Amino acid sequence: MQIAHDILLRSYRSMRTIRDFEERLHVEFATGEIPGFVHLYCGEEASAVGVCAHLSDTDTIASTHRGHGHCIAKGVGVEGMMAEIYGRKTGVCHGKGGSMHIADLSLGMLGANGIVGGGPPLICGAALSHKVLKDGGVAVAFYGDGASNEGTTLESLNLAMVWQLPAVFVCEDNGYGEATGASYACAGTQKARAAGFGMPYFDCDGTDFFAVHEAAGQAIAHARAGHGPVMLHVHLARWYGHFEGDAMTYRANGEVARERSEHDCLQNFRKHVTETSLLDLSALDDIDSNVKDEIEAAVKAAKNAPLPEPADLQADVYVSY
Ligand SMILES: Cc1ncc(C[n+]2csc(CCOP(=O)(O)OP(=O)(O)O)c2C)c(N)n1
Ligand SMILES: [Mg+2]
Repeated sequence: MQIAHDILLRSYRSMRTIRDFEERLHVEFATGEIPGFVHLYCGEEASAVGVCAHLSDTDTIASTHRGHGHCIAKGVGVEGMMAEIYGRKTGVCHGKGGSMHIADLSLGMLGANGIVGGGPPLICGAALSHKVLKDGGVAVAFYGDGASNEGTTLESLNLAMVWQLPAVFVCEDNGYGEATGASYACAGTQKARAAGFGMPYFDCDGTDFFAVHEAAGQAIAHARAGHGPVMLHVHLARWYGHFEGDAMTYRANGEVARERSEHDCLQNFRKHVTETSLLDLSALDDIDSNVKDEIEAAVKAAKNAPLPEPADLQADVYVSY
């Protein structure tokens, strides 16, 4: 599939923003200033960006505990996200959600989610809305290999199929659920699970933006055309621990180093677009430099922003319909 120039630039920018955002968080978290848990998405950028390149604000996504990449790929601003992670009043959820509950409903970003397997049922609801309202939208659930074993996920695959929902189930398979290898925890294959529900299945190398873009394009087009739900199985690797502070003693010697040197989606993107003359190196370097400044400004603003006050405790808790 030919990818338009502006989409290539936007996609590179999103992947670079996720990478820099995460690497900066890795450093800042170690200072002890950030409350709660942080799960980094570094290494998996091409998945969120390759999928979200096919979505607009009318489409909805549900994310996971490892949600920063999905938020950025769906268009959530890094300043509001950084402030949220620092627990500040200026955060996208006014500092009450933190890393695992970043949401922006105006962008169709239904939220990161601390509940493993929490996203797929939400996406069934969103997809049902798209179907009933006939707004042309699709709903996408990102979930991990660990989450693929949750009853909520399996029930959602079933329900989406029974109701023929415009839903896309993106299984981001990084081979681990916390410290447990998928080979110990997942019976059968994701492909066979999809087949068990009669659901079409696509898979791709999640460290290759172009492979994800191609497979996601087909999967999303299927759901958008009203042909029912699909599963997109994305094979990728995480570069940091399960959470910040995890010493990763369960990873093989050299495993992460090999992923970093051979399967860096950003380096591979740069190589591909310059070798095929799709983009100039200078355009990519300009993006790198702009993103660096943007992240720096976001961290500075977050550190200087006020914390919520006790009176804010009960605001935004209940919605009146
Ligand atoms: C319902 C539920 N069970 C257990 C946990 C604890 N937990 C948090 S992340 C995680 C592993 C998730 O693995 P996976 O879905 O593969 O996502 P990854 O961390 O690899 O991105 C577990 C078990 C949780 N948050 N929610
Ligand atoms: Mg996993």
